[in-house]
Amino acid sequence: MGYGQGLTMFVLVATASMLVVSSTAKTIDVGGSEGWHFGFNYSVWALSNGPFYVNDTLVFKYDPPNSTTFPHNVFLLKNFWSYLKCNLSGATLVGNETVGGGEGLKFVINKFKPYYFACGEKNGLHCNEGRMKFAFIPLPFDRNETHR
Ligand SMILES: [Cu+2]
Repeated sequence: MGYGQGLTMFVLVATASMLVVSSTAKTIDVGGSEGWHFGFNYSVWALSNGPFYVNDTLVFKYDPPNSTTFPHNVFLLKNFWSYLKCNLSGATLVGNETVGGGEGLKFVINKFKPYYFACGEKNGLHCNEGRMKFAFIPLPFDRNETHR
């Protein structure tokens, strides 16, 4: 096989494997039917509903604030220490208080790196007392691939 053919083959295989990855990615409701609310243990949920994969989509569902519902939001915390302490400094806002209604807030896991999600309400109280936090490292290969 000449260099040109080899390159063509490489491009075809690379394209095909990208298609496979996107076809088996899952959309996952965070907390299942519980949605995103105070007092549900999301770290236990993440352990029993993982592993998650690169290209999966997480959906956070929470009602916009009203007379019976506390506001929530979604942050990515800076590192593992921030995660342990529910420390919001340096955190990145993923979704504010109003975007979790209806179809919910969608977040595509697009990198092979640790993710530290938390609700940032009341300066970490929802994260600490309300257990609104979970962390994971997504697996970087396709869900249906076999590895040995
Ligand atoms: Cu909250």
